[in-house]
Amino acid sequence: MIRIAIQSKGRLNEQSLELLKDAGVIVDSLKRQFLGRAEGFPLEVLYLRDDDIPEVVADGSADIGIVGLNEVAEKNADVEVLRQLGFGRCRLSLAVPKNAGYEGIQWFEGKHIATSYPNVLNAFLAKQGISATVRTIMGSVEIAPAAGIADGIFDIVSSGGTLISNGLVEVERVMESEAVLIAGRSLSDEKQALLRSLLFRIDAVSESRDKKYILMNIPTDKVDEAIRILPAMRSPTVMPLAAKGWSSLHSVVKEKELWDKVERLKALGAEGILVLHLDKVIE
Ligand code: PRT
Ligand code: ZN
Repeated sequence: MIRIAIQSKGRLNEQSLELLKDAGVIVDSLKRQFLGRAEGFPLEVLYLRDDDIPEVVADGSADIGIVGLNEVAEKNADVEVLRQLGFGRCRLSLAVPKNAGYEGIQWFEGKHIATSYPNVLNAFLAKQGISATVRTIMGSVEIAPAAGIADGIFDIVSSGGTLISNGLVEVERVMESEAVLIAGRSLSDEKQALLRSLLFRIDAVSESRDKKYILMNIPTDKVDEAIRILPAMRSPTVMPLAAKGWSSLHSVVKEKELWDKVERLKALGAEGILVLHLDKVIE
């Protein structure tokens, strides 16, 4: 049995459960308690506040966890970051009132900065040689300058909308973050074997998430050129069509390259192009 800590509610909860589900580990979220048992894998789920996850994994109360890299950095917990999971993307940034006349990091010298991430901020300021007073506030950090509590803030930014609606501008991006899978450093052999098998499944899900399956009909004399546009895992599948001089070509393509490749394939004479969702990719 292996125990995973995930956020009980909040921004990472749904996607953490979805990742487990796609990996064949079903957790009944309706029956969610403090500690739940999964179906399809010998795994227990511990539902916690995200702030508590790094330490609980570091002290062995849970074996692994899913949490924002920002929390791992702030807690400075002794855990191993095993995988970046591609959701919960955000950054930790310094922001100041838009009329503050900001010209560079020196602006913060002698100033007061409000944040929920004092450790990450202090480490950054020390590295930059800036001495400022860090005020730790949990929640609603963005109102601190208008409330006269601080000159600037250091907080999570995603779309930037919250900063704008509070009359603030982002001036320094300090750290990029996303949800990560973390593990304790002293797992038993049995737990390590379960972790390897869970990672195998998670990797298959992650591999499929940014890829699409593509198939098309193409003149047979253009197949070689098409294969140069579409290198597949080993090599694309090519099958003759009943219509003479035509072939069917199947491959896998990265989603972000999809439209560019489709245009080039169409220019080669490809027709009937189908793009399909991939559920798992096991290389
Ligand atoms: O109750 P618990 O302690 O578990 O939850 P929480 O309230 O501390 O965290 P939660 O659920 O808000 O966020 C969990 C994790 O999601 C964070 O630790 C980040 O790793 C990640 N994440 C991704 C974000 C955001 N995006 C985000 N936009 N966390 C918070 N925000 C907030 C931010 O604090 C700010 O108030 O959203 C606002 C900014 O968003 P934009 O889009 O306006 O820039
Ligand atoms: Zn929290």
